[in-house]
Amino acid sequence: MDEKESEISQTREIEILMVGLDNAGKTELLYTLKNGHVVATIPTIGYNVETIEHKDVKYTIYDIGGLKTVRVLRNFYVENKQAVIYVVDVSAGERFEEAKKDLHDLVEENSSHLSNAVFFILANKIDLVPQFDVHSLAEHLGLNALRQKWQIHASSAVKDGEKLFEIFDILNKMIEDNNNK
Ligand SMILES: Nc1nc2c(ncn2[C@@H]2O[C@H](COP(=O)(O)OP(=O)(O)O)[C@@H](O)[C@H]2O)c(=O)[nH]1
Ligand SMILES: [Mg+2]
Repeated sequence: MDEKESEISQTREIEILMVGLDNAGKTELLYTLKNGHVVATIPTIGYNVETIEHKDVKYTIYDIGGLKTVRVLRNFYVENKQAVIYVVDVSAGERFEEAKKDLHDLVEENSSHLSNAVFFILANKIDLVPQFDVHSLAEHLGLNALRQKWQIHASSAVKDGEKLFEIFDILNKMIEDNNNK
């Protein structure tokens, strides 16, 4: 950290919306980050919310259920979110098309609220398909059509453990760059 950064250093708060189809691994990711260990998960009804502190940044993460019947709920939670983490199960290739539609529906239905949010795509369950190419997922999801900034990273909610925090460093940098643009 250089001098200028340390002068302005203070706890920042970032609100993040975490979404994705059911079974993508959202809840598992949230609780791995929160507890550092894996817990049994059940399909989320409604939402889970957790606050995680990491390197002077307080992240409040809303994990919105991916079940079709509650997906509409998430449109109520998009306000004030600086980032959207969109989680995809890379072992479920037969659902990439559904995920693409879901992601683009979210963006279109909330275009005004999300116009300045960054999109962070997690190619999750990479432990199940280690050879998986995340760039191909970017294509399947049509990420180049997004007007917002986006990045895609591989993750494993069950194997990464502490390593998941590196993802937050990248996300944090992305949000800062976006705010300073
Ligand atoms: N192998 C593997 N399994 C995972 C991973 N993430 C989640 N799962 C499993 O996938 C299932 C669905 O996860 P869950 O977090 O409930 O999905 P959600 O519906 O998106 O909240 C659970 O059985 C998890 O244990 C991962 O990275 N690797
Ligand atoms: Mg869940």
